[in-house]
Amino acid sequence: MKTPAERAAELHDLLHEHSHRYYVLDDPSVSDAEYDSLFRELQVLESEHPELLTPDSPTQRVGAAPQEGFGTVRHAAPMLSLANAFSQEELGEFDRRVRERLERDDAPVCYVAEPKIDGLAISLRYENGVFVQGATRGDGQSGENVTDNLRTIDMIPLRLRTDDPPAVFEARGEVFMSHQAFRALNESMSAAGKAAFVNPRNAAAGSLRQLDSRKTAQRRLSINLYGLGELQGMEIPATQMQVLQMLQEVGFPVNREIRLCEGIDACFAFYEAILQRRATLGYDIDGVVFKVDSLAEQRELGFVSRAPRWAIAQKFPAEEATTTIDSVEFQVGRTGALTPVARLAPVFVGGVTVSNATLHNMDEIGRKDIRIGDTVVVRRAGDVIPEVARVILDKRRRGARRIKLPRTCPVCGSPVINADDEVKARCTGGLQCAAQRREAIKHFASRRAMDIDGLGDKLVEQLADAGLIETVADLYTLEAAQLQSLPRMGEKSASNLIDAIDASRETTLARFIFALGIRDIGESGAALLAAQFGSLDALMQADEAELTSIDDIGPIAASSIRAFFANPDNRAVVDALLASGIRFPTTDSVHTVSSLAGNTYVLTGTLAAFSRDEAKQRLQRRGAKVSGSVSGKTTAVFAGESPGSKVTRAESLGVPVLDEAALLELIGSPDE
Ligand code: D41
Repeated sequence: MKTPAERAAELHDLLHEHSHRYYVLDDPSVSDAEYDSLFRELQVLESEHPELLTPDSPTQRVGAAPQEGFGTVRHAAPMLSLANAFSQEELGEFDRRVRERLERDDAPVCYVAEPKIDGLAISLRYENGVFVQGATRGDGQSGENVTDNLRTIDMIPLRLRTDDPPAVFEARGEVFMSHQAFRALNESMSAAGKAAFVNPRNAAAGSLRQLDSRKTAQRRLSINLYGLGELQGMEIPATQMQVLQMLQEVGFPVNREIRLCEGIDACFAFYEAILQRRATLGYDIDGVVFKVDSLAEQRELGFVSRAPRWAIAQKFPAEEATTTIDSVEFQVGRTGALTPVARLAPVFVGGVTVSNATLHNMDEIGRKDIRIGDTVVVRRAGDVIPEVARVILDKRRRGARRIKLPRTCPVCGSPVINADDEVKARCTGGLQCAAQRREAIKHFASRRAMDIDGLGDKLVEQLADAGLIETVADLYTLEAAQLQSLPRMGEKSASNLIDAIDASRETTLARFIFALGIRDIGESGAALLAAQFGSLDALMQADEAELTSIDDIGPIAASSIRAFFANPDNRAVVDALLASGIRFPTTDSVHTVSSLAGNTYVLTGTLAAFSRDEAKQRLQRRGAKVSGSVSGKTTAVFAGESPGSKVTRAESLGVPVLDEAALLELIGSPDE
């Protein structure tokens, strides 16, 4: 029989281990119910034997009683600041200075590239392996004592995972809030009638500075560690990569995107690559920090004022900027949907000058209370279309005008309808509307549709402006001589375009159906229809019952298909296309493109050949469904490198777990 002290120690170990696996490794080893039962057992034990309750007990994450204010903590080792580089040239100069001081001549320096997490810098202090104090960075010399609040963050170990803890161990890192946690928090804030946080950084700051740590415990904060502070009773590693490795070994979460870059060109490449993936990371980063890997070289380089000469932050272009709305126009899309677009006083944001921003739809305008003449914050994140994020109400002038939905289409004058069950109003003109025709042509020519090489959106606009094409069918009667009348169109490019159009005549049924631009029919819907009906005739003759009998074709899509083919203008275009020689020679296409219909896959971990998004698209193009979570209906899980808990879940459900090679068998390698 164990003594209460022995059982408490055992429960500590079990609960620490489980929460490390759950929060840090994302790889749970027990069910929530088992965890809860161990947790309650410890709570009971501690209430019966108060002397067993220690600050590093797993029960102490729930928050403590409110404080009057935060005390001040002097950092044993100062928390340095970071110099910024705003361009590739400045980063190049940083590297030149480093090499000069290290007398490296042309030999490349090894740098560690770390995403610069947009949160709050903090320091965690462990004495004899136990978490005793946590503080904000403050001015770098001293910060606020936020120990109670930090203790509620599940990712922070309350005890170091080592048998031989050093006397003093300080870890430095960044507290932040994931996009997911931020959205959930703001939903519950607005449900409670409270003002939402503007961005995840503010939400993290607000949560960490709560005087009532029980409130902090309700917020899902995350943390990544990247450095060391004071260290006593243990050797300092030789490189930054080893520092990160050690942090991970003693139980801290370390960012998984961090890479070693040999030489400055590898640093440029890292920056570009992470900038591209910025929106898919699930948390905000505002740049990349580059650090000289060797700690001996770091010491040799030293500091200027309070910034190390061995590190630099290359900042991303700001994603938000303030400007004014001059006017609002309504753009008509391929299916007639009206999108309100704000014309702005030009402003530099996200690395480019922006003069238009989408307002999405009338509901959104109402929600954000946007008016013409308003001063607004525009946001351009990655490749997404710039949008008006919010109005600065303090700056609203008296003349600001409300935005009204037009009753008729601004392009063709047809009536605009605004169905109750749809967010967007629509022009009813169909192919009678020049805007709808143009958008239909752009879609038709696009890569995933007919894939007409060289026929991009701009050229479609030019061809339409010149009166050379009205509908997609006109593409196939174009002649090289006509094209040469266009600006910047020489003999060679004209004949290339004609060749590309010619080549598109031979296509697959799935691509053709997708290219028609039927409302509610995307790429995978088109693939399903092609597989099911095998010919365009069969599809055109199908009634709603036949259409809805297909898995994944619902009543809305079915009625859109019927409406499309019932429209005489559309029928005329389809007939003209077929008459101009469009053919679907490969039944093979129907076969491979839809061969995965009815299957549901889950992707996890990092793939070598593809991004997860690309792999997903390829699976969908073949008719498969790709889901974010594993269930009994999952056909298989494809696991890349360092997969998460999805693999465990798949195994427990008896769902097959396959590797990347098996995935490539299904979807081909990237160049196929
Ligand atoms: O991710 C970050 N925000 C981050 C911040 C990082 N990955 N590394 C950092 N490294 C340092 C030095 C090189 C000075 C140790 C930092 C910061 N500093 C930093 N954060 C706030 C001020 C300085």
